[in-house]
Amino acid sequence: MDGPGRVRVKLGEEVRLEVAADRSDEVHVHGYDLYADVSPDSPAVIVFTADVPGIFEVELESAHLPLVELEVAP
Ligand SMILES: [Cu+2]
Repeated sequence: MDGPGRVRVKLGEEVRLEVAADRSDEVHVHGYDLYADVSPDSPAVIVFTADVPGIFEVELESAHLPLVELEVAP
């Protein structure tokens, strides 16, 4: 299986992540340490300002499933 894709965002930009899943879990944005619940009926939506530079994994937490890597750079 391929690793997660990488999404580049500009430092200071507002980011909106929307994740749909076929099971109930939590979406975790590492580094920023943000969590949102997800279930088959209800996607996770996380909105935040990308004000910390770096590469951060977004993970389906209980499943330990990497979803995407967020690269935040100027
Ligand atoms: Cu995590």
